[in-house]
Amino acid sequence: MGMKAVLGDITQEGVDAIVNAANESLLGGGGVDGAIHRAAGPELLAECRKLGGCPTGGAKATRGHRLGADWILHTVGPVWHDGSRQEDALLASCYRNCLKLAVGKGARSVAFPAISTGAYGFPAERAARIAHREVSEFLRTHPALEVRFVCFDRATFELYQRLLK
Ligand code: AR6
Repeated sequence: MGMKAVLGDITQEGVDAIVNAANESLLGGGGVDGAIHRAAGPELLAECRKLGGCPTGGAKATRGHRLGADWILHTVGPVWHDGSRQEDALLASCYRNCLKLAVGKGARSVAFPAISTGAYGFPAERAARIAHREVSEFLRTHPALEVRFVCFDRATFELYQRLLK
């Protein structure tokens, strides 16, 4: 199915699995994490409490609860420092782990936000290149999967549009 970029709110995407850019506690926060918890309802936090957190670069699944999606894949992106603290490799690991988890859950479509590029300060273009590279690589062995990059602002959307050309 391949990849596409869309502009909008990830909680409104009609996909099997939505990726959340969470923190290591998995107990909610601001940004896309806050929006997902608000849309999914309090049952999501109750389920997250049982997960025991998640290391940076990892991913854990919950049900979608009141969201349209069946699954929420919670991943923890790296906090950007200066690029010397494995930020690139950890971000790549987030994308790969979410894609593996999505396939493991039987999801046929998955939506990603621009992980780490908000509160965590990862440079947007550098992050988009990593996201695009990791998803392209994964789709070579899983060509039936549909991946959407959900961009919350026009600048991010245009970045992805260029990479996808
Ligand atoms: N739909 C799609 N993208 C969104 C939405 C939305 N509803 N809301 C924000 N974005 P951020 P991070 C974009 O800060 O940098 C949280 O407090 C946003 O414009 O949500 O990984 C967590 O609990 C940006 O492009 O995540 C962590 O503590 C992208 O999503 C921390 O923030 C990521 O921004 C994680 O920081």
